[in-house]
Amino acid sequence: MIEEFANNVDAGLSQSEKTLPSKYFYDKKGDALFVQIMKMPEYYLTRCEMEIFSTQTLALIESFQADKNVYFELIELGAGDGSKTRKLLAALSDEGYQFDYMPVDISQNALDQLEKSLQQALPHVSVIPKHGDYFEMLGSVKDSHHPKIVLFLGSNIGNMSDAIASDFLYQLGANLSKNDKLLLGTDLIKPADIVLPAYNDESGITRSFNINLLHRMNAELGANFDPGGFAHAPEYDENEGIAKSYLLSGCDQSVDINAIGKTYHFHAGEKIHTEISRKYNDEIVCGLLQQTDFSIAAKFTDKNHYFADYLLNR
Ligand code: AVI
Repeated sequence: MIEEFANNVDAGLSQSEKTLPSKYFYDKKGDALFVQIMKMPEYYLTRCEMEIFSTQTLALIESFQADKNVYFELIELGAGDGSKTRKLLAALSDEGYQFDYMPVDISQNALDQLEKSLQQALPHVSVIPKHGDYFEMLGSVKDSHHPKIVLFLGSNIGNMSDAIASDFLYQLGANLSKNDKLLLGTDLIKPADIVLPAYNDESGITRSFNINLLHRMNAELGANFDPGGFAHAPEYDENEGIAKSYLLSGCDQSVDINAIGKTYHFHAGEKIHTEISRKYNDEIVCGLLQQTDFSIAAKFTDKNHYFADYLLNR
């Protein structure tokens, strides 16, 4: 685990344009910071998707075309705190559907908390948590022959490049059967004055989330980053439709990383690219699906058309 972290960090920091993989945001502190980000007034994504789940719950369920007499698996990739899914779980259970809810997350901590809170809130819903990487989980999903509805919400797909996202959807489709469904949450392209503040909230929570990566390398890889020596610097290009987060070096500095046995140099103003958050429209989503077995069966948006959940049919 640490070796993989060290290898990924070395690979990213050895490039001429330095990068760090965003998946390392999510340690215990990062999970907690992300939960806080989702509550920030500027971070509209969660509220918009929550609106879709709250106001269109039955329409969403209808789009699944599930049979009340046939058991199915509801698999959520990257479940986090499951706050949106709760509405859906309650409605599915009230409507008499037979299903297991299988949240998949790379964070054991997030899964433990989710399982505990669901046991209290929805004791009738059967929850089978699965710990692991989405990609690792794709293979294990294939083993059962029950119908599947996969949820991939929150525009989590936006943290992948288009090439990786398209490959991911291809692989997901290859591990599902005909008529299985995927509900894909996507943040829609919109002006910078709405998107950029979502990645640069006034309270500085997103800044702490980004800087936490440095704290994590210090704690786990024996690095000596000075977290005060880097600034959180998000960018968003409306034409491209991609928000990008950077850590900006405030001065010329060198950092030793013991677990790698190397020293890395950062010049004043040099950026480490830490995350992309892609924004979508129908054309981009269709482009991602081109090589896959999925087609768009329905689209649900919030009243402002900021966010869309696409129901894809395999
Ligand atoms: C998890 N993911 C969809 C978030 C996003 O909007 O890209 C992660 C995030 N990064 C900064 N703020 C939120």
